[in-house]
This record gives sequence, C-alpha cells and structure tokens, in this order.
Amino acid sequence: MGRAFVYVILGGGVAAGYAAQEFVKRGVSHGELCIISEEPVAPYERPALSKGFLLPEDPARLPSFHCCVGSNEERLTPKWYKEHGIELILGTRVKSADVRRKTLLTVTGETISYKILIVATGARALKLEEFGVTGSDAENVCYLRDLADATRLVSVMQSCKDGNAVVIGGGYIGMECAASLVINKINVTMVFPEAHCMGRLFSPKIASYYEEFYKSKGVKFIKGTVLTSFDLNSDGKVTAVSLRDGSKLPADMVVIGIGIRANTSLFEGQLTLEKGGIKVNGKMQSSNTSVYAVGDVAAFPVKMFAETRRLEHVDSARKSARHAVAAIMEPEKTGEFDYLPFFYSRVFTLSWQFYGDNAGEVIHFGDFSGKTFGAYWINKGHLVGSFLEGGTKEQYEGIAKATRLKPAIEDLGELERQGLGFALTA
Ligand code: FAD
Ligand code: NAD
Ligand code: ISD
Repeated sequence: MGRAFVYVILGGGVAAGYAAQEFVKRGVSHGELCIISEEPVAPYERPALSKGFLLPEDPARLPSFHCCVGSNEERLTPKWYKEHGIELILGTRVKSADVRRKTLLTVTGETISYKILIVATGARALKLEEFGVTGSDAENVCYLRDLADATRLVSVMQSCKDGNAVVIGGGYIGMECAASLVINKINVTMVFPEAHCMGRLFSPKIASYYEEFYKSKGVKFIKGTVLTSFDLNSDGKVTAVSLRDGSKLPADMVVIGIGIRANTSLFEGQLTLEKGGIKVNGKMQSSNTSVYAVGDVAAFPVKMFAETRRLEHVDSARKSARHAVAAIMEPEKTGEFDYLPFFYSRVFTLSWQFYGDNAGEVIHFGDFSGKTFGAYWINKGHLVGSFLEGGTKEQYEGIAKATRLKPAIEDLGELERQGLGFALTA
C-alpha cells in the first residue's frame, strides 16, 4: 500500500508548521503536500511546553499554541490543513527512508513516495542511560521534548505539591523548568556539572545574575557534579538521587535536561552529515538534490560567520523552513539563507534575547543589580554577539541590527562606556 505526493515534510514540529504555511503562501495545490509526524497533533510552538504549558493558573493548551502563533501569525489548526488540501499523517513514525527510490516507509507499513522531501525530524532528548546511569524510566522522572512529555510533567508536578524536585542540567530545559516548578510551589535543587548555569551561552557574570535571582526564589544550586544513581521505592518511584560528590538529595520528582541529539538516523549512510546534523547548502538542500533539511536537524552555512552550524532554536527552525520552501518553489528568485542566530528565554519576570555568536572577549554593560543589562562579544576586532536582559522591543531590534552589521571595535573601553547606546546608534 502507498501514497504519492509532490512534497513531503517528514516531522510535524515547528519547522513543519512554518514550512506548510510558506507552501500555502506560495500556492501549493490541493493534494500535493503531506506532513508525516510521530506526534498525534498538528504542528505546534514547542517553546510553550516549558513556559505557558506548565503554569498552575490558566495554562496554555492546544489548540491555542499551534504554529504559527509564536510569530504572531495565523494559527494553523487541523481544519486549516484540511482546507488547504494538506494531508496530515499523524501519530505515525517513519521507520526507514530510501533517498534513491524517493520513498519513506512508515511503522504502519505504508510507503510514501515524494518528488521533494523536507526533513524536519528535530531532535530527541539525551537519556541519563547514555551516561551510564540507570532508572530514568521511573514514573516520577521527567524529560521534556514533546507534548506527551509535557503532559506527563504536569501530572507528576501536580502530584507533588510542596515536595522536592531535583533538576538535572543547567541549560535551557533546566532553567525554564526550575522556574516553572517554583511557580508551582515545588522546592527545587538544580544539579549540573559546570561552574555556572547556561554554560553554552552565558558569561560567568551573566550566569551569576540569574543564579542569584533563582536563589531569591528559593532555588538551590549544586554545581560541578553529576547524578550517579537513583534510590527507588517498592512502587518504582524515585525517592532520592545520589551525586558524584557523595551527597544524596531527597526527591519527589526529577526533571532531566541534559541536551539533545538531532534525529538523523534515517539518513545515515545516505546523506552527508556534519556537526551532528544533515549538512545542507544555503538553500537548505542536502547532498541529495531532492532532499532538504530544516530546523534542529539541519547543519547549514551561517553566512555571517562563514561556518556550518546546527542551531537548536525556534527562530532558526521557522526561518530555515520558510527558506527551504522558497528555494523549492521559486529557485531562481531565492538566494542563500543569510541567518542571524537568535536565541531567547523567559523565566519568572525575566526575559532576555541574544543575537549572533558568543565567541571572543565579553564586554558587559548596564546595571547588573537592576532590570536592564547586557553584553557584547568581540571577536577578531568585530562585534559578533549581543545579549540583553529586560530590553524594550526597540532595544532588542537595536542589538539585532548592530550585531548583523558586525562593526569593527577598536576601543573596548569606549564600547563598555557606551554600553547599550553603542548598538542603538550603530
Ligand atoms: P521539532 O519541533 O522537535 O519537531 C520534530 C518533529 O519530527 C516532531 O514532531 C517529531 O515527533 C517528528 N519526528 C521525528 N522523527 C520522526 C520520524 N521518524 N517519523 C515521524 N516523525 C518524526 N527555542 C527557542 O529559541 N526558544 C524557546 O523558548 C524554546 N523553548 C523550548 C522549549 C522546549 C520544551 C523545547 C523542547 C524546545 C524549545 N526550544 C526553544 C527549541 C525549539 O523548540 C526547537 O529548536 C524547535 O522545535 C525545532 O523545530 P524542528 O521542527 O526542527 O523540530
Ligand atoms: P542544553 O544543551 O541547553 O543544556 C544541557 C545541560 O546539560 C548543560 O548545560 C549541562 O548542565 C547539562 N549536562 C550535560 N551532561 C550532563 C550530565 N552527564 N549530567 C548532568 N548534567 C549534564 O540542553 P537542554 O537544556 O536539555 O535543552 C534541550 C534542547 O531544548 C536544546 O536544544 C535547547 O536549545 C532547547 N530549548 C531551548 C529553549 C530556549 O531557547 N529558550 C528552551 C528550552 C529548550
Ligand atoms: O515562541 C514562542 C514562545 O516562546 C512561546 O511560549 O511561542 C510560544 C507561544 O508564544 C505560543 O503560545
């Protein structure tokens, strides 16, 4: 049994939703496009899962956060896909792909043929077992990647009001989940191996601002160590976690955010891979001309840094997806993807944005004891990255614009003195 489409999007996450919207804007015909997703729901804004979805009061629930509301655009409900003649094959995992024959085989035994394939398989959460620790399948241990994980996290969280949560990992999931747990009146201890939180992005000075803020909300930090084992009770629930430094923490629940791996396995040996993702050119086209890759799974040339990167952020998923569709439908009119990396987070009353690259020397500015502060990264004499906490829309636009210009910086002292003003007048 089988079906054939002109365009197939493999994966039904953020990139798939934005790609579908772009196909419709550019005039795809009914019956030409299909999305196949392992998830049982139409594409949604994944960032909501660690923020609005976890709120105790009036939490975000589907259908409110289907794509593309995260960009303040229309909300693509299942009805929208139907009205535009887009086939949504949900709750269906693709188990193998043959790029030579241009086919995908689903777990239900169906063969889906395509002329053009967009791979948007995203990533999976790394499991503790991959670091030699067993027991993370216990019912009160939570990972967070998709709607099912988030639904489970809410139910575990609701069953341990006033209890103790241990959050493993000091990255995005750790920071955003710790904040949500606190808002749900749970006592939180964060454990991570680095010297400070958000080690992949923050300078020690920026990190210490957030750590102090979290401490003021009651969060405890245990840094420079990792979890080594779980204590389980007779119901198979975790009751405590042991750390490499010899300490043991009581736990009513555990949340784990220790990074991700891009979902490339269907294409290993068939497409060129780089940086843990599917290598694509500036049109998001892989080593096979009929296969494009977008979002977390794509390693693409970031023009402004003359380097191939794989980014794990929603803005990149949205824009790379749109670019791939433009390149597919209007190849002559579509140039190379010229992307300015953009990351952000919102926790408690705080909100930050980052643009560019955090390479080179850091110059901090603003009031680190107040509401608005930031940093610039200077590499090889040019401003390459900008961070701002507590900015206004205009200020965020200002740092984005200045970072894209990559201005030459001759005097670091002068840059520090001008602070945010430098970006706003660049
Ligand atoms: P995904 O959105 O992960 O979608 C991949 C899809 O492919 C899924 O539906 C999956 O089920 C499907 N799939 C995979 N393999 C198969 C298969 N074999 N068969 C069928 N279907 C398959 N980024 C930010 O910039 N800001 C944020 O605030 C932010 N918050 C986040 C919060 C959470 C909880 C998470 C998990 C991520 C967050 N991110 C955030 C990252 C952002 O969500 C991702 O970068 C983005 O979702 C990537 O989009 P994608 O479409 O590439 O992958
Ligand atoms: P991450 O890469 O942000 O952080 C991983 C963290 O795991 C590290 O900071 C480190 O503290 C920790 N770690 C690594 N190995 C460990 C070990 N053996 N034991 C204990 N801790 C260990 O990844 P994440 O926080 O898991 O986030 C997953 C994905 O979700 C990322 O792609 C991220 O970009 C995305 N996400 C993004 C946002 C956002 O952009 N606001 C929010 C949530 C999730
Ligand atoms: O980009 C985002 C983000 O940070 C969210 O929480 O999209 C979601 C929401 O805006 C959708 O509800």
